[in-house]
Amino acid sequence: MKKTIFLSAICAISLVACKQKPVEEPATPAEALCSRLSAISQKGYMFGHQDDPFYGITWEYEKGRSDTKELVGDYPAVMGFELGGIELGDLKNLDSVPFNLMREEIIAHHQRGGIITISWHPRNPLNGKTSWIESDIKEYEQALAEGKSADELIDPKHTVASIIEGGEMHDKFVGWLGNVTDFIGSLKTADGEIIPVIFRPWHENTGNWFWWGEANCSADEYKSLWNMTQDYMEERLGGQLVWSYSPGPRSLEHFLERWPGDDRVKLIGTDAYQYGTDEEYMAQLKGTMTMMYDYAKDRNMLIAVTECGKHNSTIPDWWTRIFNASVKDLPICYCLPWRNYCKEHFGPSKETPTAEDFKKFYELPNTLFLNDIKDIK
Ligand code: BMA
Repeated sequence: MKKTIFLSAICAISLVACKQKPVEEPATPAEALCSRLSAISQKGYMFGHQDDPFYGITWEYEKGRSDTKELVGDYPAVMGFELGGIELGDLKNLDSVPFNLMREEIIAHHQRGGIITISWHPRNPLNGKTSWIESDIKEYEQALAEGKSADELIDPKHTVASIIEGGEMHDKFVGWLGNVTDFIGSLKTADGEIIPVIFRPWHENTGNWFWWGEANCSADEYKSLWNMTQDYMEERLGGQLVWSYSPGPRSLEHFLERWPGDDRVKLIGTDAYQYGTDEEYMAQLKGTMTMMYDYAKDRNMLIAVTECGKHNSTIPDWWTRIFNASVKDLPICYCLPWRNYCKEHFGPSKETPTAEDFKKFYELPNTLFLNDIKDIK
C-alpha cells in the first residue's frame, strides 16, 4: 500500500542539512546513491533486512520468498548482504549463502529499485580463525599461563599490526582485498550499469569481539587498516561505494578516537541490539543516533541504524513502541534488522509474536519499504 508522504519536523531538519549540498549532477554511482539517500531521508526511514531473499525462520532458498514480503506485502527497501568467506575464494559465505546467488539477488534488488548494503566478517589472516577473537585470546593466554613461550605462539592481538603496511601478512591481506573488490566490481546489471553499494567494513570496532576491535589494535593501527582498505578499493572501484562507519561509541570523544576522517566516511551509523531493558535500549539508541546526527549534519553526511533488533523478540510491540519511538525524530535513512534463520531471528516474520505490531510499523507514514522508495531518484 502506498503511504502518504510524511512531512514533519524531521523533514525540515533534513532539508536544512540537505541545502548544504550544492545542486549538481552526481559524478559517480556512489554520489548518486548519497543524494538518493538524502532525498529518501526527508520522507522517513527505510526498512532494511539482512539476507532477506535467502532464508527465513521456516524456509531456505526458495526464489521470490521474503519473510518481510510475506508479512506486509512489500520487500524491504534495503537489503543487507555479507561477504565473510569471499577473501579466501570460498563459494559460499560464512552463513552458507552462495556468492553467485548473492550476486543475482543484489542485481534483482537493484533492478526493482532497492538499495544494497554490504558487511564483511573476514577470517583472521594471522591465525586462520574467524573474525571473532575472544576465544583465540583466551587460548593464547592459557598457553602462556601453562608456560609456553610467546615465541611459539601466535598473539591474536597482533592481527591488525600484521596486515597493515610493513606487516608480515600484508601481502596476503591485499590478496583478500582483491577478492572482495572483484566481487563488488562484478555487481553490474546485464547492460553494464554499476550497482552502488553502502559498504560497511570494520564495524562494531568499539567492542572487543572482532580482531579489529578496540582492545585488539591501537587507534593508529585501526585507521591504517581503514585507509588501506578504502584506498585499495576506491582505486579499483572508483566511486561505487558509499563508505559507512558503524561503531558503538559511549561519547563523542570515544567516537572520534578511531574516526577514519571526515573525508573518508559518508554514512555514520551504529549497530544497536537490545540486550537490556526497553528503557535502556531506547535511551541508548536515541542518544547515540542524536550524537551521530549532531556530528553528521554540518558535514553533509548521512546517518542510519546499520544493524538492529532484539534477538528472538517476544515483546509484542517492539517495532512501534520501542524501535520507532527511539528514532522517529531523527533523519536516519535506514535501519537494518539482522537475519532471520531457523535458530534465531531479528527481523519480521508471520511466525513471530511481533508480527501484528510489524504490520502497524509498516503502516506508519515514516517507515519506507521498497514501493515507497523505488521511484525516488
Ligand atoms: C552475526 C551472526 C552470525 C553470522 C554473522 C555474519 O551477527 O548472525 O551468525 O555468521 O553475523 O552474518
